[in-house]
Amino acid sequence: MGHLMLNQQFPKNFLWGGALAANQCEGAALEDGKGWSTADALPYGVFGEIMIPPPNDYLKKEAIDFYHRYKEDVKLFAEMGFKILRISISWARIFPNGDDLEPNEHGLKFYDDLLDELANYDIEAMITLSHYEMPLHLATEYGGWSNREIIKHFEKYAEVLFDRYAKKVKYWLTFNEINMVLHAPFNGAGIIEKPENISKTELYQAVHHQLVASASATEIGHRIDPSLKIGCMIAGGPMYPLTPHPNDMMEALQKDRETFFFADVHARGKYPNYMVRYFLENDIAVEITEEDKTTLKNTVDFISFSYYMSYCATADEELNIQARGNIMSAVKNPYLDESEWGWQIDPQGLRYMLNLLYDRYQLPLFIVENGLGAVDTLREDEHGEKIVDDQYRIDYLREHLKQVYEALEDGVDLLGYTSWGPIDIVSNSVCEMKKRYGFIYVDKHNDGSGTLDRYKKKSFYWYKAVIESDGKKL
Ligand code: BGP
Repeated sequence: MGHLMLNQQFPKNFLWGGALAANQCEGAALEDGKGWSTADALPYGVFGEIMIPPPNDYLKKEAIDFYHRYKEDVKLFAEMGFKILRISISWARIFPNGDDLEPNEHGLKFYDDLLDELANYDIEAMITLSHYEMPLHLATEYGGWSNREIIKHFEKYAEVLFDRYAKKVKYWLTFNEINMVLHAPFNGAGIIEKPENISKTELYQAVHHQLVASASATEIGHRIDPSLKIGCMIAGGPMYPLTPHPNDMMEALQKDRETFFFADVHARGKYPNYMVRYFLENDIAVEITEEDKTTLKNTVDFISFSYYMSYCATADEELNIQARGNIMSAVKNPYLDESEWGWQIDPQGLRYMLNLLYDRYQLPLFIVENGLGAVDTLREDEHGEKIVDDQYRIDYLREHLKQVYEALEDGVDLLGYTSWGPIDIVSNSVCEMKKRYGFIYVDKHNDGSGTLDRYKKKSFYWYKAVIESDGKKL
């Protein structure tokens, strides 16, 4: 397979694995007492229509039926040698309305069983408390994260999970890609109004409530077990200036700060001054209490991020040709190729991002998403065996892992790497099955048809060899 041999290897205790989100894989949308979640109300993707109540039929309703088939899937992850699986918990399975008095035991039971199954294979779990969803009731009745009340419901939810799983799970994340709230307020914060009708004050108030809730959850987790490792999670593409013109440099710095602001608060426990200035200059009046400031001092143990692409910035309106991204788009970089969905591919950007984050915070890092969304074809080989030849995915991942290795050599403290969607799942941005990331193919299609059978792709064997050789055989 043309394995590239590196002189060195990744650390022995490096946490190799994959990452999933409840609403994109589980299905069982209303089973065992689960309530509607905001993810169900976005049946056609992040920028599709918000549908309340959700329609009768949509892809995520069944998704890949991980809820019933997780044993088969965990077995396949174990076969690849996973050390860790990042999952998220569906808040609406635990508190169907979000403001219920007692948690739903049936919902918890599913995660008890899933975590036990992982433990059977010595696979660690990493839990994301909120991966782009919250109980829909909290959005419709309270206005989502714009409302301060949500903090206490989230604290209660977090406490239930930390209490129950602290002994089983060491790595925790609070909000998935928390910085994307600025670009997709319903997806990230359950704010139903149209983005153009949401004032900057309301948006940043919601952001602030999430930041406080994140710090508060960190405090709760550490109180229950000080040895837990609790991190934040940001969508982490670095911003390059389109030209060396000082205006472009400044533009790139400001745009980068839309990401770093979130990590700064999580890592340093307070708002950075550039944000205070931004609020003042834009008449943004966010209510930040003294108690909030104290809560924010509960900083994270590590910083995690997703990496799919780098971005470009220019101050020149005329040069502003946009490249698509999953949630955020930016100026097109003329030096980069792009995926079938227009996401610009930049392996070196990953090394760059790792160094930026490590230089800035000197905290351990974790790459919790990376991968290529592509159209895969299941076909029969000459022996009648069903195969998917996804060499393009192997190439993408190899180039990125080579850069991860470079960053390790640079001295970056990196805990692990969980590739996105190790098994095909419903995409978040476009809610399609056609856009696949997996090492495992799932027979399920955009129109909802398919047997849901699982098949190992070529990349399955490649990733297995990578993990087995501690990253030596790329
Ligand atoms: C990130 C999300 C994931 C995931 C991934 C790939 O933004 O955290 O939930 O879906 O992007 O995006 P997509 O599924 O839209 O291709």
